[in-house]
Amino acid sequence: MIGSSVVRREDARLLTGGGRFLDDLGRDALAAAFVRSTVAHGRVTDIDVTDALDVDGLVAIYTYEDLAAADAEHGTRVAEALPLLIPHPALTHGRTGFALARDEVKYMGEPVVMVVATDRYVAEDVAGRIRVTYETLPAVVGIEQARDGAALVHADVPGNVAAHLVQEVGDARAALAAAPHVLDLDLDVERSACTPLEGKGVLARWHADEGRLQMWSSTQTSTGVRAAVAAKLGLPLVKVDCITPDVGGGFGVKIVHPWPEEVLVPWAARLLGAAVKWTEDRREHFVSSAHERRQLQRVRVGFDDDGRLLGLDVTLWHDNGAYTPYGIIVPIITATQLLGPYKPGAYRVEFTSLYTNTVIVTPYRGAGRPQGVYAMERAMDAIADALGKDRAAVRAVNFIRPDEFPYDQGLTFQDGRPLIYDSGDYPQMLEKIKALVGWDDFAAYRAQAAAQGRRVGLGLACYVEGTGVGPYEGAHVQVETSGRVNVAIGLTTQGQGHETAFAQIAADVLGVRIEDVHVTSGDTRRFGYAVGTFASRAAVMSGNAVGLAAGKVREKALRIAADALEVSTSDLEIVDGDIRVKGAPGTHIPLKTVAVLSNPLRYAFDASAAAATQFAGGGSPDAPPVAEDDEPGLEGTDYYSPVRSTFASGMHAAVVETDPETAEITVLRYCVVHDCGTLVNPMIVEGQVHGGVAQGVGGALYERIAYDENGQILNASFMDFLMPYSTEVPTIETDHLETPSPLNPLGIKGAGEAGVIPGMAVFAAAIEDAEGFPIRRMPISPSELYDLRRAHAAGDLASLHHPSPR
Ligand code: MCN
Repeated sequence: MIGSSVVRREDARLLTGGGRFLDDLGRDALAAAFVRSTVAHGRVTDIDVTDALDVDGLVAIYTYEDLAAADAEHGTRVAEALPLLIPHPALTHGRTGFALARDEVKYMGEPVVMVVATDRYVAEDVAGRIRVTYETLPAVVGIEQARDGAALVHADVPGNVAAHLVQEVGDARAALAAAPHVLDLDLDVERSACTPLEGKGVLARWHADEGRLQMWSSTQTSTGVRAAVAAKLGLPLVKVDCITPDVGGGFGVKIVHPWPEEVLVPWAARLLGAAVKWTEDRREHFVSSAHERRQLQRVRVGFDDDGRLLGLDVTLWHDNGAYTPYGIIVPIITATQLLGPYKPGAYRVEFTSLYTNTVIVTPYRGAGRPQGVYAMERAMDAIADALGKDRAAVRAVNFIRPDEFPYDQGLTFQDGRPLIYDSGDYPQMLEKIKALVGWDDFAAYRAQAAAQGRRVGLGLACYVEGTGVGPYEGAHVQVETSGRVNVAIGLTTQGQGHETAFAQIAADVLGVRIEDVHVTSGDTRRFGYAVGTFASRAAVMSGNAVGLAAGKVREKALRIAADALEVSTSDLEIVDGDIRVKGAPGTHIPLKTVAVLSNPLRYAFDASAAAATQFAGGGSPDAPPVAEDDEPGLEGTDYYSPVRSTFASGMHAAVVETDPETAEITVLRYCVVHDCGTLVNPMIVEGQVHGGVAQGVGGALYERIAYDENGQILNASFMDFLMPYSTEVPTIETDHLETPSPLNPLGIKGAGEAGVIPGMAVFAAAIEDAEGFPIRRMPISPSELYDLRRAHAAGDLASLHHPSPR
């Protein structure tokens, strides 16, 4: 099973309307809606609800004062600031917001008032009648204004600096001073957003008779939400269940927890003794969920005549928005993952993470890597161009060689552990991508196209991606007496095909048919200890945990079967759920019968299984029916906890055509070579890569969040925030390389984010190749390319490094 392209088992259900997403649940529930800040920075001076009170169907209106009053009365903690999930010593000025704004709002979209009503229409009507008055404060919008420091987002954070971090390996500045060639590059990236098709959503029911809260959330971490809500509401953990139904995409934004609504909806449900639901609408998602990508990046690189890196000095300014609930993970990832498959010589990286009066920034698929890869790969192209060398050849001289693994980059990675690459084969990968895209024949193709008046260009980008970040994941595997195998994992699923991939692993290890395996994820009633789905970690972490737990169950099954058949365990094999004596398939016992035998009560409401009691023997009358070191049932739990992350890699190449008149950019070809170690399901991996590439196309050519100088989002809808449709996503040609990870039993590396990572770098390179002048900021639109052409033609080099917008 492992390694085969099993068709995704969840798809029939999802594609025929059988999915159950958050808004499909709780049709009987009361509905919540929010009044959100209309200003980017201001003091709340008045909240007037007079006009709202006589709306039929209104149930409750809550402001921050109500939270504080309820805390005092019920011992809850909902009025306290939201948690800072990932602290870091360099995050000297971490700040988080409140579930409802306390006295100041710090971005447009921040929740100020919560309304509960009989349905969403009424709730929205009520919200529309509530008048919030603000004393407007100066809004800090964009990195330049934040750096300037004249206006402050948080009055007690000087210079708007949340964090400042330097990492250095060797003496980069000395290496640069001594280098024969040095280039300085400004490589900036604008703000974008995940925009999953399903926004966030929460449903909560309070069961007063049991004192139990049951909640459903469209989250990437049900265990994290459960722990946060239990703490905020002062409930014992065992009295809170958090269930993740089908999720229509997360892409990072749903890993933050708790979102204000995840606290407020359960809190109101308990207070009102009713079911309450909130489903985010599209505009709310744009103005109050998370964004990412915005960074100013200055790269100084020194190299020799062959293009070999001697020193690299990178300075980053990161826009972290109004609060830092998720710490400084994004710039840390850029700073460390920027190095890709290369040995940088000496390396120094410094970043400053800045507050602005904009939506918070948390990881979006790729999480800081697209920016880092963009910086590094553009530097590689610039080196090749400066030396008049082949862009692929310059990369090759800088690769870490296959015999150099494990390779220690000397830095500290996002998990606080050393950045040590476990395995890979970058030279072979480069050969594969060159063959796939026809690298060596491209000059002829370009000449042919030019003869027809067409402009075509070829881009290449390489990356290395730390995946499978710890600390742990677990799994529970159970064989029922019917032969059904239940697998439960703690992390959640947003469309990655976990139901299929983990069934493949369990089926393989246990020796059962995949049809008999049923996977449940993200339900704290079934598995309580888990971290969450992010950092392309599920296959590595849960995959190995499923393998280990299934291995435990297999061991126990063999032990019981060996006893029953009076043979040694080493004589046995499990084939299609049947335990057989090797070489004597007539002597066998079905796994489901072993499940019956595993429980001294021998319950089996199934005729064939009941017959199995004949194998059981009576056991000694002097021994307890369950031995001291045994447990009833054919089941097992195990955890996988790696020493450090495993490093996947990939190389993408794109061929683009730019229209000589309109500057429209068309993607002619897109090629991917990808290495995620052992492939559990190659078709799922390809699907993951395709989805990522689609987001890479969007990030490079279409998507950006635009703010005006007052901190108003100008494009909070899909009319104006352009996502690529299938018409803009090219056919993707894929090839794989498998260098198994030596760090985990199955040799797996992650794949979920890979496709998006080199997008900006590869398109910038290809457009630059077609046009013949540098592309320094992404994304790029046809009108910007048009302006750049004119500037280039006029010899206006300053405009080529066009000033960054907000
Ligand atoms: N896989 C495999 N063999 C490997 C590696 C992975 O068969 N060597 C399979 C896995 O079994 C899993 C899928 O590929 O079914 C992705 O695995 P993995 O790389 O472990 O990523 P996660 O499952 O942890 O998913 C998280 C990752 C991230 S971080 C984002 S963001 C993202 C992504 O996955 N968001 C997604 N892919 C997404 N896909 C969908 N449809 N929706 C999202 O929100």
